[in-house]
Amino acid sequence: MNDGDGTHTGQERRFGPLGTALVIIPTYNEAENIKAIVRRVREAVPEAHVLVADDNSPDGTGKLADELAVEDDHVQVLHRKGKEGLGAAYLAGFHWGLEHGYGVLVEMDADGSHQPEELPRLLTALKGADLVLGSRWVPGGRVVNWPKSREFISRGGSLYSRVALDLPLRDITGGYRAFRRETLEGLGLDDVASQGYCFQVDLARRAVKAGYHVVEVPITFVERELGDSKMSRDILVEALWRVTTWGVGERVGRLTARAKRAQP
Ligand SMILES: Nc1nc2c(ncn2[C@@H]2O[C@H](COP(=O)(O)OP(=O)(O)OP(=O)(O)O)[C@@H](O)[C@H]2O)c(=O)[nH]1
Ligand SMILES: [Mg+2]
Repeated sequence: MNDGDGTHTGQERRFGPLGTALVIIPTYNEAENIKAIVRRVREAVPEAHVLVADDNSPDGTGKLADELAVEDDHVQVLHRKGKEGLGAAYLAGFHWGLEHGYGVLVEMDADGSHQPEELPRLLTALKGADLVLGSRWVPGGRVVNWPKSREFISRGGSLYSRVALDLPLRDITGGYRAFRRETLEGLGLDDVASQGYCFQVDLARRAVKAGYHVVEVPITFVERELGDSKMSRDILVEALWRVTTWGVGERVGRLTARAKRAQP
């Protein structure tokens, strides 16, 4: 049983062996980053496979990824029609990975913010968990090259989600994660909110509410040096709005259930 703060009470659960990992890297205009990030993943965890999920990037990222796939049978490319957002690219990547029998599905940005050299630690933690979150905001976690304003917004977003959704997690918007396949299968991916940060919050929230054992592992998040950010103010505002709606919905649901129980 999960007692809500990431530790177990009562009978210890046994976790099955981890199967082969698929590292899913969503890309939109990451031509300057794609080759380096794939090489780093292949060096850090040679047995893992990589799936680049490209939304027909105008800068030719998909073509560069194809070149990598020709050279290396551990690299695959999922070409998508056009820009549909990071969540939609991940969902397509998850489905592809589940269909192809992978045991672990990893989320990783293309811009180097999520360091492949830290992936072995996430995978080690996953041996005793259902879902591992790379976390900037647990002891030992940090960010490099972020202005204070950006850190304030990110920390604030996680804190707000933690309180509004009653989640025992510190970094709820982060996107460096490792899932067991069974966890993804159990979350019900069909109606996950797929926009920007909402996607990460929704997956974390579903995992905790479903009673999965979610563990946060400290990471050093390095701000991108090359290429442009795709996150916008709209995506941030939408996330705040959604989190608020989910939080209110959950509270109303709990109150209604309590009122029903109290009726004679
Ligand atoms: N396939 C696909 N990938 C996307 C899309 N939007 C963003 N990405 C990728 O998702 C990852 C995260 O996007 P970023 O722009 O780095 O977002 P961020 O890390 O919040 O912003 P920065 O800190 O400014 O880098 C990167 O690998 C992007 O290329 C999209 O619409 N489709
Ligand atoms: Mg980034």
